[in-house]
Amino acid sequence: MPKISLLWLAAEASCFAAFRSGEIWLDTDGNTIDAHGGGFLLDGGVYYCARNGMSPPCCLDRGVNLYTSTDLYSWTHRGLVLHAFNSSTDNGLSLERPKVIRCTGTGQYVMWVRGSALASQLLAVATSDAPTGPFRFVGDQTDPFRTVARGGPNFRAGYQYGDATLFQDPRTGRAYVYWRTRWHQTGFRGMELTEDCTDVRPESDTQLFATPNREAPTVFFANERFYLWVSGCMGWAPTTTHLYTAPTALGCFNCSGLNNSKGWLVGWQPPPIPEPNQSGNQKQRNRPGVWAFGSQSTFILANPLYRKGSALAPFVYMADRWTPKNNVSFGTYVWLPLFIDPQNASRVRVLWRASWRLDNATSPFGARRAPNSSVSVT
Ligand SMILES: *[C@@H]1O[C@H](CO)[C@@H](O)[C@H](O)[C@H]1NC(C)=O
Ligand SMILES: *[C@@H]1O[C@H](CO)[C@@H](O)[C@H](O)[C@H]1NC(C)=O
Ligand SMILES: *[C@@H]1O[C@H](CO)[C@@H](O)[C@H](O)[C@H]1NC(C)=O
Ligand SMILES: *[C@@H]1O[C@H](CO)[C@@H](O)[C@H](O)[C@H]1NC(C)=O
Ligand SMILES: *[C@@H]1O[C@H](CO)[C@@H](O)[C@H](O)[C@H]1NC(C)=O
Ligand SMILES: *[C@@H]1O[C@H](CO)[C@@H](O)[C@H](O)[C@H]1NC(C)=O
Ligand SMILES: *[C@@H]1O[C@H](CO)[C@@H](O)[C@H](O)[C@H]1NC(C)=O
Ligand SMILES: CC(=O)N[C@H]1CO[C@H](CO)[C@@H](O)[C@@H]1O
Repeated sequence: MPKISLLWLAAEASCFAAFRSGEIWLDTDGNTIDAHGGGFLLDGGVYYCARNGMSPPCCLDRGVNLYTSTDLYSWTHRGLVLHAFNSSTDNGLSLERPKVIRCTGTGQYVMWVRGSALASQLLAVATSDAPTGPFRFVGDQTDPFRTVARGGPNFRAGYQYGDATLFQDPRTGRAYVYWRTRWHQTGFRGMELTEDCTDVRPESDTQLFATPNREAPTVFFANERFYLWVSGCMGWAPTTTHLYTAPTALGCFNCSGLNNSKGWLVGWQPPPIPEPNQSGNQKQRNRPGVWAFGSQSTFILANPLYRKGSALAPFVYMADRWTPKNNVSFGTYVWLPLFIDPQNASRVRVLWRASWRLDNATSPFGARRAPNSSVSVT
């Protein structure tokens, strides 16, 4: 192979060797990564990221794009795995916040995705035998949208399906959905999925928060407890984030809350990402919000290099900077190291790093780390 190709390969590799939040990220073909509100699935050593494509002009839904990676830095576009509904003959519900799990009960890959139009926010479920898709809607292929738990015991009309996430308990493989529902004060809820992961178990229906103003949820598991990370509601503008924990997947997350001066239950460590004017917050031009590093959460993924007792970040905070007026990209991404205090599992911090790697961001709690109180991630 001529020398020049090797140099080119080296240059290409270094481009993808670190996370640079807020910059335009390119895929392995050199195109802008168009993938928002995504979910991540680790399966057979490969990361699958299914996220909605929303290239400019704002905000035409392109359907669900799939990207794959083996190192989390370098992503290959695998095409659209689920088509969008954006023509006048379709029902107009565009697809947002897709989350894919491998269903323990069936071995199938199951995607839950929100369809949203001005008045409606509904659920569509799609399945595939392969993580690479294509995914096929469960039910009506031309109008797969429905409310959650239609005819359920607590709310016969079914719930609106606002921002949502799926989470699988790493110990049992059981899957759960967390979402907000604004209709009729039904709040922020969690439910367990059925064995085939295409529906909910009505008897598991739990109102986790009375307020529906918790969105962009993501759940992670460490220290034998469940962490629920949510954003406040300010449209696409970044706002405060809230963190709660519970001993079980649908346990009392609001028991871990603290009331702020207005009496709102704001989370265990409010807010876990710096307030305005603190180091690391980046104000976006013409954007009102400066909290949460100008981002809104989408997923919290375990760092594959983290080992029990290590000072590396156990998790990666993954979020969107929604900037729909940007002509180059619909928005950029913020991926930052998330740390848990080994001596107090309720203390979680996300730190700003302009450029960092999974193997070089170290814990701000590290100095006080005790050998047998380290964070355990399963
Ligand atoms: C707290 O959570 C419980 C379920 O664990 C729920 O019944 C209750 O409505 C929640 N309260 C508030 C104020 O969110
Ligand atoms: C928070 O405020 C609510 C309503 O004012 C109150 O019922 C609740 O007990 C408070 N919780 C805590 C942990 O202080
Ligand atoms: C925070 O930043 C805003 C605008 O950037 C400024 O007006 C304000 O004075 C700052 N507040 C503090 C406490 O520094
Ligand atoms: C974005 O593109 C539109 C249409 O091409 C153009 O009118 C507008 O000035 C562009 N905006 C920016 C910020 O470049
Ligand atoms: C652990 O951290 C939480 C949140 O910062 C705090 O409220 C609590 O007092 C801490 N517990 C101990 C034992 O330090
Ligand atoms: C981590 O690696 C990135 C990419 O090489 C670099 O920019 C950054 O300075 C490194 N951080 C530390 C603490 O070494
Ligand atoms: C720390 O580990 C040692 C040895 O495994 C054990 O004897 C001790 O009880 C542990 N301390 C705590 C606080 O868990
Ligand atoms: C994915 C998809 O179906 N996209 C279509 C959305 O609508 C525009 C305009 O009708 C089409 O050009 C896209 O192909």
